Formats: sequence, C-alpha cells, structure tokens
Amino acid sequence: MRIIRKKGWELPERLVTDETVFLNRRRFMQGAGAVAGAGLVGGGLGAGLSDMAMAAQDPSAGLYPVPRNPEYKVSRPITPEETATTYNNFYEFGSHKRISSAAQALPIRPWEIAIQGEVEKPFKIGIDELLKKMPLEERVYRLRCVEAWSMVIPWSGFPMKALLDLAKPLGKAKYVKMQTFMNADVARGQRQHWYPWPYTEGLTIKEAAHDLTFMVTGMYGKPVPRQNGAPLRLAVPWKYGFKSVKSIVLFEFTDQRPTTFWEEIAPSEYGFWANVNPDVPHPRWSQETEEVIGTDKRIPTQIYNGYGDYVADLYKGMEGERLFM
Ligand SMILES: Nc1nc2c(c(=O)[nH]1)N[C@H]1C(S)=C(S)[C@@H](COP(=O)(O)O)O[C@H]1N2
Ligand SMILES: [Mo]
Repeated sequence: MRIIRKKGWELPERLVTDETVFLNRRRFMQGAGAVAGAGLVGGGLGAGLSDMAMAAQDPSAGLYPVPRNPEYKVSRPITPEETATTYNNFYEFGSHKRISSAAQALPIRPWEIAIQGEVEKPFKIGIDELLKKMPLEERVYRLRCVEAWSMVIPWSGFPMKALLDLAKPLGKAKYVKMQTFMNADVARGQRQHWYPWPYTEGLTIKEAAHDLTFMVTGMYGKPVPRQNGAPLRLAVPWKYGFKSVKSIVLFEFTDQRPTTFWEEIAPSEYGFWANVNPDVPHPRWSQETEEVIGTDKRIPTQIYNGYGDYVADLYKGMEGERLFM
C-alpha cells in the first residue's frame, strides 16, 4: 500500500554532514526526536540471546561453511566478524550504527519471497526451499558505504543470475526492484512515517545478471545475522553500500526504473546508479578516501570499488547518466 508522505522537509545541504545527521536533523525538525530516539535504543525480543543461541535456531545453519570462490580476490584483510556484525546500517532498526541487538527481534522464519511483475509466472518461495535450489559459495567482497567507510566481508550465497534463471523474467523486463520486509512492530524505525518504507532498491537486468552480483544468505561461514540482512540480502560490491538491500521479501521485474529509498529521500545525493568513484564527491563530502572500519586507517577509494575490470563495460555509452551518485 502506498502512503502519502510529506515532501516539505528537505533541508539545505549545508546544514548536515552525513546520512545519519541528515535524517536526525529532519526528525528533529518534525519535533519527534525524543520519542523516536527513545524507541530505537535498546534491544528487541531476542536481545538477550547470544550469537551462538541465535545461530543455532537458524534452520540453515547446517549449510555452512560453503566453498570459497577463488575468482574474486581482495588484497586487504578481512574485517573482524565482531566489527562487521556490530557496526551496521539498517534504518529499519535505527538511524545509527548500533542496531545489532534491536535487529534480533526480527522473525526470519517463515520467510516468503515473492517473485512478480514481468515474469513467465509469478510465484512465492520460502527461504529454505530457495536455499535448496541455489548453488551456495563464499565470496570475499569489499563493501564501500557512501559515508566513506569500508569493510571486507566473506559473504556466502549465490549469484543473482541463478535467481533470474528461476524467476524467468520476460524480455520486456528491464529492471528488477527489490524490497525489504515491513514489520513496524519489531522494526521500530518503520514507525517513522517520514521515511519512504519499505526500503526499496533496484538494478537493471543486465546488472542483476552480472556474475559479481551476489545474493547473500550467510557470512563468516554461518547464516547471515539479522543485523546484516537475514535471511536474504544483496551484495553489489562495485556500488555504494546502500544498493545492497537487506532482508528482501520481493523481487519485482519491470520495464520502469524503480525509485529507490535513498533516491526518494534525497535525489541530489543518492541516485539509482551509485557506482563508487573517488573523483565524484558526494555533495557534502569527498569520496577520495575511506575509513577502514576496525582500524584507524584511511585508504584511497578505487573506481568501481576495485571491480572496474569486471563491470566498467556495463556502462559503456551511458556517459550522460549520473553513474557515480
Ligand atoms: N533494508 C535496508 N537495507 C540496507 C540498509 C538499510 O538501512 N535498510 N542500509 C544500507 C547501507 S547504507 C549499507 S552501507 C549496508 C550496510 O550493510 P552491513 O550493515 O551489513 O555492513 O546495508 C544497506 N542495506
Ligand atoms: Mo551505506
């Protein structure tokens, strides 16, 4: 269902410094800062359970670890698991990085995924049935957030191409739109009605079919934890992290380019393409370097986040597009 949203809140860019401040400021302007803040701090239902206990409850735990695909090498050290699972962006659970305990409240079984739109035959499939059909492997990928920080993560999952083969999009499908769950009872960020929930992302079919485009179901040799997007998320490592939508329930094939969550919030700052480029600054900060989370280092950012050899061809002849925002 579409909700009607106020559009009058956009702020001059000079007032703010990053995604989080941008949104906190907006919340403040709405006069809801105190209430929303209080609602987002602290744990959800499962917050008292240890990681081990949560993992043991996951029916897919026995599938991991899976063999690593040696094709995709990253020269940097892997980010410590503790860091990658406790420093997160997942606005459904709060507009700050420490959402991992709040996210434990998300029920991840049963979990149905809908495939619809321009496909041979729309269908729904449960995550465990999908896992049985998909060829699981591990890939070590860089993750570069638009906020100028990065990690290196060993994901487990399957190429999105395998999902396309199952979905059978029709020739007229040019894009695939992906959406996160809606469950404001546990994802309290979703009570903040000024965000355009549910979180929506999209890729062209060509991007989705690219071998680098990966559907994540695990990380560090275990099922992917809730805070990182259980039970199914995207990893498109040559694009800014916000493209890598978490906890997906819908794939819709369409001939229309979808409007994405961040694009709807701030179209001049977060676009559809969002390919990493050190030479194209965000309107409010430079993208030349990135903070390596878990260290005190900053390193130079690479074009397409280091994956240019694989993906630059996807954008040949598209010089008129805002490819790097
Ligand atoms: N549904 C949803 N997906 C999301 C986000 C979000 O807020 N909600 N944040 C994005 C952003 S900005 C980043 S950088 C990555 C962070 O993934 P991680 O927490 O696993 O490192 O998730 C992306 N996917
Ligand atoms: Mo991000």
